[in-house]
Amino acid sequence: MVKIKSIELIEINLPLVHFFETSFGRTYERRIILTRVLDDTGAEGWGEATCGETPSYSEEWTDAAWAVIEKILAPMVIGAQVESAADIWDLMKQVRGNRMAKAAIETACWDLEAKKSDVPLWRHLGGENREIACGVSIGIQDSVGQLLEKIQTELDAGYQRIKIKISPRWDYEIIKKVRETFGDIRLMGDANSAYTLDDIDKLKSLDEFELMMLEQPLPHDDIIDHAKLQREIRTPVCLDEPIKSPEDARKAIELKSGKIINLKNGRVGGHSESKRIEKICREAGIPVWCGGMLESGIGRAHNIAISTLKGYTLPGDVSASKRYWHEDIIEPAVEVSPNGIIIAPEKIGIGFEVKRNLIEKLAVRKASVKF
Ligand code: OSB
Ligand code: MG
Repeated sequence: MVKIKSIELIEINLPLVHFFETSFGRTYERRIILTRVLDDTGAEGWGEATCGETPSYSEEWTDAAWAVIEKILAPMVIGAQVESAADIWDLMKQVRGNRMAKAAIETACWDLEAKKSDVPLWRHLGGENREIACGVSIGIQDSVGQLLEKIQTELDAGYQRIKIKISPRWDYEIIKKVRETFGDIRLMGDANSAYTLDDIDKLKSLDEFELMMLEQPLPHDDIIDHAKLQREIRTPVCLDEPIKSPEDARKAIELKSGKIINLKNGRVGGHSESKRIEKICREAGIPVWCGGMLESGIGRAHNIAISTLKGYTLPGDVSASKRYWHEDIIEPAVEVSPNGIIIAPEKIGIGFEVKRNLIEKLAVRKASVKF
């Protein structure tokens, strides 16, 4: 039984160790909303809204998500009694979209329930594989030299695959250089919707690099043109932005819009929806992997937990805390083994301690919604 008594929102500002640039812009500092849910017994759970600072990756962004959580979603969840955390999603059904905001509450309820059941969250979610294969996502740099240096660092750290962000100004020649320098490493590109079908010749030309996959080359809401593109190129297309629901996944698979899905917990609305999408993909023979949104330790811990489900068969974008933060807000920090693996923790719930004092120091605003 889950009955949430209060939901606390805390915004923290957290500067990145290194700026992160995608085809839609550069981020230096994250504005992250954390959620803390409490029930009658005093049990707690933590979640994170994974939206960006601007509505660029998706329509959701920090200030909008804050308002939706505080004014709309929290009141729908607080005081309602449901059988389990798996039913929290349904309480918010009347609200369209806003999946990252929903996930901030939904995932926190799963953490709370796992803690009350005295089990690690990953096991509570039905995970099987504690050893998660890790890759890294490397942003667009100021120079090719810097990119090559970064790739070397990550390969030395043991990461199993390298994803580089690409755009029409940072693609063919850059990938060529990476291949010349590092040979047949597991390499992929993510365009964050920087191309259209007019660029088909350019996209075809990337086939020569034998990329593991090409992530989201076409518009953020498209699954039709991606199907056309996939028929024209050998490189597997991986969908990110347009897959927000189990229905989206079903339709994209039916249309053959891509061969792989980057399954982001926030983008789809949390663990229940991730579980449903993982199942659809697994049954259709579509591999998934866990994407990232530059999460703090709390969102990262949730990503680790969901990555243990058996359909997550390819290395994800979930990597060590120190790649992002000088000091993470969880303890211990997330670490990756020299062979590029994160081991899901045995501790209950998200499996990491939340550093309350540090969060207090980083907090720039707070709100609390009570029954
Ligand atoms: O498209 O996967 C993406 C970060 C912010 C927004 C979108 C994306 C990303 C990443 C970074 O690729 C993944 C990570 O390291 O967290
Ligand atoms: Mg992406």
